Amino acid sequence: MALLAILEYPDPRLRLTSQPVEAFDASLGRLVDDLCETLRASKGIGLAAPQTGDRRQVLVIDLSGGKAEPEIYINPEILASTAPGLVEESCLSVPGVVGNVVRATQVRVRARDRSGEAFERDLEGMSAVCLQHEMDHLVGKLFVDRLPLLRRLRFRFAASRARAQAA
Ligand code: GNR
Ligand code: NI
Repeated sequence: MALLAILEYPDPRLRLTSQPVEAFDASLGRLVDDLCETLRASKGIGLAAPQTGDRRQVLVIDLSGGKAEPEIYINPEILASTAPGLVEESCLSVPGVVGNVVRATQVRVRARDRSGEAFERDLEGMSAVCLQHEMDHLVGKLFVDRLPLLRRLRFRFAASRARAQAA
């Protein structure tokens, strides 16, 4: 197992689209284990492979604070979603920023486990929200892209000013 580095905005690799997993092999198992270890060390509630520079459709979620094993979702698809709500989000790849985003608070998801077995699950509340946040990472989207226009512009301006200051 290994701790992976978490890419941060504006790293262009966070904007890439991930590919479905076809090989449920040892390399996938290693990625899953490393994502779980990295999540545990991070204090986040979820982590998606592209946040570590890996372009496979893999994500892990743990709302227990490390008390339970993370849930593993490979090649996830949302089958149905309802009950949109306003949720305060943050992202390990956008440190220091929080913002309210509209998300479904109930979803039904189909995915595969690390052995390739398909399953379906109903999620609600923060589990549902986190799954959608992680699935956004699989298509190169960040929660700041979902902020209302003025907040989005303010975020971009502050981020570019911070970069100019650091340079
Ligand atoms: O740790 C995280 N907290 C969080 C809070 C509200 C909605 C989504 C999240 S996910 C985030 C970890 C992360 O960046 N996952 O990609
Ligand atoms: Ni994130």
